[in-house]
Amino acid sequence: MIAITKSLPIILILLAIAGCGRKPAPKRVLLNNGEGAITIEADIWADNWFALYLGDDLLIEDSVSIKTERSFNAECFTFKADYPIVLNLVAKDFKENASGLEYIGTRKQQLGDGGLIAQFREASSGKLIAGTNSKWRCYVLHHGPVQEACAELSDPVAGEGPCAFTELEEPEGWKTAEFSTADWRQSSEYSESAVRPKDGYDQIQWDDQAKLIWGPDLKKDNTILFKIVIDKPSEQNDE
Ligand SMILES: [Ca+2]
Ligand SMILES: [Ca+2]
Repeated sequence: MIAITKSLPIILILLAIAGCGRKPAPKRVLLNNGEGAITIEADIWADNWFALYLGDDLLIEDSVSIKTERSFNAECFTFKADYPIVLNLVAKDFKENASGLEYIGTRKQQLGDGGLIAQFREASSGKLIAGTNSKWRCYVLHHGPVQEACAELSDPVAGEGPCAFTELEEPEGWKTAEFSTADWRQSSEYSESAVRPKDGYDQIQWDDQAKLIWGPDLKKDNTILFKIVIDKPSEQNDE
């Protein structure tokens, strides 16, 4: 009994460090497939899946398959790059077929929503060099169903009536630094209550400058390209 009493403060301290049950952040993975003098620490959470490219080179894909039910997880990793850093991201909300629906034929048949948040820091200074926000340009590749009524049908058929959809090809050369996103739209920022981020999101300490983003329609936009070019911090204007 005396031993327990004596060790109680230590147990309490250990619980406090552990965040009282809060899961620790995922182990930061060191990626070897980036090149440059700057080491960047990145955190990304996506509903449901993402692939991140440094220019044309694939840096990392979401480690949990989009086909996994409730594939919610955060990825923490480190890579090397040089300014200006060209980040290209493909994000996908899960859809069972081209209609955009999920849980088809069950009582849970629905549109399903997306959501993405990411932050990038210089490892040496800890300075945030980019967080997802409306400055990120986006281009919706798959949008569907065109009407929510699709989810109410007992036999929804992709491409028919309210279950029509639009699907575009990736623009040629969109991952290059020179590609102009002038005709892409700005990403939409969403609140936590709109996205209701799930597993993994709470394991990350998100900077205030990193927002949950998606296309203009959180439910109907299902595959989206995001692009941002990060200039050297001293050359960034503080607009
Ligand atoms: Ca989803
Ligand atoms: Ca959707």
